[in-house]
Amino acid sequence: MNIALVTGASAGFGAAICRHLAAAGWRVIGTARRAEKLQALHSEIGEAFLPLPLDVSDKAAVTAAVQGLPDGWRDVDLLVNNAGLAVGLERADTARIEDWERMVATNINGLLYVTHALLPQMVQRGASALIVNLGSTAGNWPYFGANVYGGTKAFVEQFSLNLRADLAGTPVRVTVLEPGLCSGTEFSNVRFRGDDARAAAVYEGVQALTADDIARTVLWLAQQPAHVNVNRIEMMPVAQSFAGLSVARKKN
Ligand code: NDP
Ligand code: 8X3
Repeated sequence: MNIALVTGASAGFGAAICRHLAAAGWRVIGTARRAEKLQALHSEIGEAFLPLPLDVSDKAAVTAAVQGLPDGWRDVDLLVNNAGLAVGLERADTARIEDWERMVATNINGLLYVTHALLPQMVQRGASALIVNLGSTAGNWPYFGANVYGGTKAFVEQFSLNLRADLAGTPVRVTVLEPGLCSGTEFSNVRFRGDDARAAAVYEGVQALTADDIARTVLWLAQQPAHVNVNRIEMMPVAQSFAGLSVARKKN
């Protein structure tokens, strides 16, 4: 395996994954909407990095981008579906429908468009290949305000497992990677719509996971022998654990 396509490469996990893969000898196609951030990564990594500006929620753009990959970059054998976001942390009855739509459009539709565009050639080549989908602990553990975000990540988990079921008998492997609290990315700044102080408070006094922790895990997955499929990985910082079930009591 030697060509990777990483979505959401302009920040956070995606940029770290590109750096780690390139350092390990991969040629990496990095996609995201902010072309200037991808260009900066290109200046840093060099010719092993191909910037591919793209909105994953735009089906036609995804198809065109994949079909238009330059010679020498078409045989993608590692796809990292990382682009995604949470918007808002409101209780469901006060949440904005536009935020829900945006999360579904990016975390579900975007992941599907990219997978659907690349999967046929991955299967037809008949060589070892790997898809890593970024889920989240939010897909496994409900918490206040995660309503649709957690729902999209539960979709990512089940879709990943079903994809692998479809691909049985082919050398294409699928892993869903489900991190918990992770700082140093733009995730909470996006969730809180640019309220950076509120975003920073999420990680105050906590040694959270880092984007490098996630990138090392992706690289490890890519380095497994071709006969090994890791179905799912859930990872948390040691500082994070499980909440108890909540009980709403009547007031006397
Ligand atoms: P960041 O906000 O730092 O990065 C998100 C990336 O996704 C950016 O590169 C952004 O690029 C890209 N992106 C967002 N929307 C689109 C779109 N429509 N089309 C193309 N690219 C898009 O977040 P993280 O690195 O923290 O998160 C990465 C993934 O990991 C997400 O799927 C997230 O849900 C998941 N995750 C994050 C955790 C955390 O605590 N940070 C924990 C568990 C999972 P641009 O804006 O340039 O398009
Ligand atoms: C990101 C982790 O706990 O903010 O998926 O949902 S969390």
